[in-house]
Amino acid sequence: WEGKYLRRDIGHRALARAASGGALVGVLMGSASDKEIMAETGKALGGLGVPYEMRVMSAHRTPAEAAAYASGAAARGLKVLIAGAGMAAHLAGALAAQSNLPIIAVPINASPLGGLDALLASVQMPPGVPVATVAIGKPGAYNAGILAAQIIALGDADLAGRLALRRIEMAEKVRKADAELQG
Ligand code: RP5
Repeated sequence: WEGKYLRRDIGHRALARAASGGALVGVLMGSASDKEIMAETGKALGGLGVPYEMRVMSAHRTPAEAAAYASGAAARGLKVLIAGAGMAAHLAGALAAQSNLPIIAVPINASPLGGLDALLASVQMPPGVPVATVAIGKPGAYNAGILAAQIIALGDADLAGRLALRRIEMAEKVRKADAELQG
């Protein structure tokens, strides 16, 4: 795959898929106030050419819409759902209650408790209804996108190649920083 999956090709593939309405990842957030953090998920997915859709939906304020979205997600072709929420963060759990798709929770630091509240609410799911929980805030939101791509790459060799390329680029950056430090 090396040399074949050039960065400039990724955008075209994503655009083509998006144009045909083929989002593979549903990215949800509990409030518009979560948008800045959840944009990191979009960056990760977009950078890898994974088509996604973004919605604002709340486990507490629009529970019927969240349940309907989750129960219809697989039939619409979505493969992974990502839910960012703060405070008593129940969005990911509410989606997991309605769908067998892999669900990733992003705990958002939206309260005086600094996101620890959302982390615990997300991670402490009862047996039988799993939610994969990433780190609090922007780093977690970015990783949620990468993790979703890794799940989808199990059945997509092109995407697996792009993920492998990303690892090489990350390693190159570290080596370059090390070389600069050594002078
Ligand atoms: C959660 O409550 C949202 O996910 C958000 O992080 C937090 C605060 O929501 P807003 O009051 O800003 O709408 O449900």
